[in-house]
Amino acid sequence: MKIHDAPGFPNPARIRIVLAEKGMDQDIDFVHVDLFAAEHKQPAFLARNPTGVVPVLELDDGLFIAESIAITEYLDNLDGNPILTGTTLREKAVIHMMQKRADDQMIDAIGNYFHHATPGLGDTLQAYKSPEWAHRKEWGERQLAKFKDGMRYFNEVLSTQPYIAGDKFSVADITVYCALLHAAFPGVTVPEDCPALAAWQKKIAERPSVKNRSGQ
Ligand SMILES: N[C@@H](CCC(=O)N[C@@H](CS)C(=O)NCC(=O)O)C(=O)O
Repeated sequence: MKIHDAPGFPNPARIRIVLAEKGMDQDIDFVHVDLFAAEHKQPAFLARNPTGVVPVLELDDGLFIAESIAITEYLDNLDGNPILTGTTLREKAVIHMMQKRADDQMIDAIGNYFHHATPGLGDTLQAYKSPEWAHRKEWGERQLAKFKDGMRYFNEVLSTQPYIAGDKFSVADITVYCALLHAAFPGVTVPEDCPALAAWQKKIAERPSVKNRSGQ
């Protein structure tokens, strides 16, 4: 198997943490996609993932799987011992629900803010920053407000339970943690009125899978 990704970027970090949690980081080859050279917007990469983003998992039979949650589900279930996506119906449903909120309110929201309302990866790389797309800036600003609401929501959640989806660490924790990594790109940090989120962030940062993940 191969992972096409870019070290140091937040969505690729989700998968690197998953691989470390699963003890699978030695079983996989990493293929570096040069985002600053817009390699992910070229036909060769778009043939693997038409949405032009990393990470992408390539299976040995040539199938390409994009979207961090889909890659996580595949890797987590590969050894028949899922530890991040739940085992019982109830666990799976709650993790799925929190994961969806983490994608929508956190990592997608801050990503949209970064790419549409700040210089992002730079004008030459992002054709959508052309004048016709100028109206996107206002939408991008609203995504920052959504992200801030998301931080307050997850702060409330973490005031009553140790992890995002309950008592156990799960993929939803990885997504929220990586969203906070993403927020650091445009200089957004956890506000003082979110102490439970800040304490959780410190705790997650100490996990070996997060601390020692490859390429970070
Ligand atoms: N929904 C995708 C998001 C992937 C994503 O946005 N990746 C970023 C890197 S953190 C990317 O490739 N950005 C390049 C761009 O938007 O041009 C996932 O869950 O994997």
